[in-house]
Amino acid sequence: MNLDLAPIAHALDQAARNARALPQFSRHRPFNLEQAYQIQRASMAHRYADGERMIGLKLGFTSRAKMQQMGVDSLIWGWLTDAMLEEDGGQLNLDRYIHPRAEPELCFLTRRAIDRPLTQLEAVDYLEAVAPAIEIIDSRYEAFKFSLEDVVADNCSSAGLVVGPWSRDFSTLANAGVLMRLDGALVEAGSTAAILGHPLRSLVHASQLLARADISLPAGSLIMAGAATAAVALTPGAQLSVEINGYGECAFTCSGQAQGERS
Ligand code: OOG
Ligand code: MG
Repeated sequence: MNLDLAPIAHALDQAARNARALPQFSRHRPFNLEQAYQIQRASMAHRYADGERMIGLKLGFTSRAKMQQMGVDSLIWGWLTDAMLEEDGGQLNLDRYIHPRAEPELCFLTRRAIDRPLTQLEAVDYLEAVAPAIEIIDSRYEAFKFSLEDVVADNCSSAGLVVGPWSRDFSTLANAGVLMRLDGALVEAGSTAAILGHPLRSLVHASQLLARADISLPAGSLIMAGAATAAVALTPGAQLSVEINGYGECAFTCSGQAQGERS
C-alpha cells in the first residue's frame, strides 16, 4: 500500500470510533478502487489490533433500490466484526453513530469454509441457516455522500447488524416479501428477489470476491446479502422492525441520540 494511504485508513478508523463525520477523500485526495480496498483492509486492521473479531462479510449495492438511493452502481463488499452485533428485540444506542440508517437484509450463516468460487447450485450446500436481518449503516462521510471509492474505503458504511431467528428452510428464499416498519408504519416494502434476482447470488459473488482476494472465509461466518429496499434514517425513540415473509422478523428500539455532523 502507498504510504500516503495509511493516514486515510487511520482517519476512517478514528471517524468510526468517535462517530465524527469526515469530508470525502475523493474531493482532495482521489484513490482508485484497488487502493480503496487496501485502505479498507488497513482500517480494519486497526480494529483487529484493538481486539475486535471478524465475524463475516457484507455485500452492498446488490439491489437497484440501494444503487438508486445512493447513486452508486457497482457491487461492493466489506467486513463485519463482533463489535457491530446488536441485540434482536433490544435497544439500539444511537450515541455511537453519526447519522445511522437501517435497511432490511437477509443474513446467511455458513456451514463450510468458502475457499473457492461457488456456483448458485453449490451455494446452498455451504449454508447452515438464513435469518431476517437489519443492517445499520453509518457513512463516516458528511451528509452520507460518497463516491464508490470513498464508500469502499469506509468499509462500505458498515456499523451495526441485528440478526433475527435462524431458519434452515432455503426453499422460499428466492422471492419472499420484505417489509420494514418504523413505529409500526410500513416504510419500505419489497422482495428478496430484488437482491441480485436471487439472494443466493450474493453468496456466489462473495465466493468470487473472496477467491480473487485469496481469502478463505471460515465456517460459522455471517454474510449479509445486501439490502432489498432503500434505507431509512433512525431517530431517537424510533422502533424499527423488518419482516421477511416465511422467515419471521427482527426489531430494535432506538435509545440515545446520534452525534450528527458536529465538527
Ligand atoms: C453503502 C452500503 C450499501 C447495501 O446493503 O446495499 C449496503 C451505503 O449505502 O452507505 O450496505
Ligand atoms: Mg447493507
